[in-house]
Amino acid sequence: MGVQDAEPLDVERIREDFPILDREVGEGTDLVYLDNGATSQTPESVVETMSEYYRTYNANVHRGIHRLSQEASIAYEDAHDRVAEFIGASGGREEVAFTKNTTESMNVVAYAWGLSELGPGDEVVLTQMEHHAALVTWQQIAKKTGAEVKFIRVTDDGYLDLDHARELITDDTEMVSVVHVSNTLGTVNPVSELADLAHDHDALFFVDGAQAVPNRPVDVEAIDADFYAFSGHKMCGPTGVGVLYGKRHLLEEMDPYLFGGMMIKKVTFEESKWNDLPWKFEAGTPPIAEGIGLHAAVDYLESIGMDRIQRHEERIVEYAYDRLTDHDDVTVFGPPGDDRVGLVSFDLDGVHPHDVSQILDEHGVAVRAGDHCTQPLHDVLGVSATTRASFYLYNTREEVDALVEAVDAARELFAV
Ligand code: C6P
Repeated sequence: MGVQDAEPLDVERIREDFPILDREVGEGTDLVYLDNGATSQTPESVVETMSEYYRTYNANVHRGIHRLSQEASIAYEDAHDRVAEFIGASGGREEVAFTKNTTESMNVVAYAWGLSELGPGDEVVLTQMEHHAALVTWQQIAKKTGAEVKFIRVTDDGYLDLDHARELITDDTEMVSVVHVSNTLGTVNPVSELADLAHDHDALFFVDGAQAVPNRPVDVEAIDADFYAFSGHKMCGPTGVGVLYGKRHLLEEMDPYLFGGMMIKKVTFEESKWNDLPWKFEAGTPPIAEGIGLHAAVDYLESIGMDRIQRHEERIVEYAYDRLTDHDDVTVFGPPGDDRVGLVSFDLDGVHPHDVSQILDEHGVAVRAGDHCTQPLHDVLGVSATTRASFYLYNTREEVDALVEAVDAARELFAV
């Protein structure tokens, strides 16, 4: 059974897991939360799991031999195994380090691998649709090492130009770093194909999965990603915890990025020996409650089914795309409505996105306006900012209608 056949979600039931969705954001104005690409809401089971940690076994991990520390350590370590299983990493916890967020995961690899492996003549290939998390990071590492960064073009309809990718990825390429799902265009990139291209030239392949893991089944081994990064707070989990998956042999070969306590096995005044994976990449006290909360988020998402969540978003976004583009003065950037993830970044002719989002806010509709941390992509699109509505498992068609009505109100208000 494919994603197309996935059973529809019982959204009304799911909404009961998220009490925040019932709140008002003004006198008699219901919240319509369409800013999930920035941060998703948190189900009760995750809040409860984290509260239980603080209420009953709050302690530091890996250190104490007392009961609370043992319980916290087991729960924290188990969370790594659960996340590994969720993304198809057969090496378990050793291939999954917890970080602060996707950005930090990117920096770990850029600094730990990039600084020592890159030099003049080497190339890092990104795409024009990269988030600043990848773009700025590799740009800085390239400056420090003398390597060059190249960008795979985005076509007019929001896809990657794969002919250009084949041209750019050569034997000089050491790293190909690609966003799995664009947070601005909603494009789903052909990551397996790009992994093959990178590996054909002995380059490593890094996937930024911040917008993919929350809404579709992801199997890092099927993709053949060398590294894969994502954040807890976009997938029903807490802020403050992110994930770096790496193939075991690569993580073993890499030096740590941050140094200090917990990441060492033996220290003398002259030398230090690194801890086992993944702790070697988790210096200092890690995000314990957050890691345990992420475990609960994964349990929650899987209890619903990632294929069902993907299909739900596809249905919602197709409806939103059709309704918004009913009007000639709305431009939705990226692929057509039936080939994108659950987000739409759009321009309402003659009205600045900040004004649009303010009117939407007055109608209770929470969206994001700006460059979504993809300024160079916005240069390619020829706009400085867009308004973005991003959907998740608890959003309804009625909420899309509320969005469209609020856009109508903005149109009327600013009509010249
Ligand atoms: N995008 C958005 O509103 P952090 O902030 O480290 O958790 O995630 C960074 C990040 C990396 N890659 C992609 C594709 C992303 O979408 C994000 C976060 C948010 O689109 C905040 S800019």
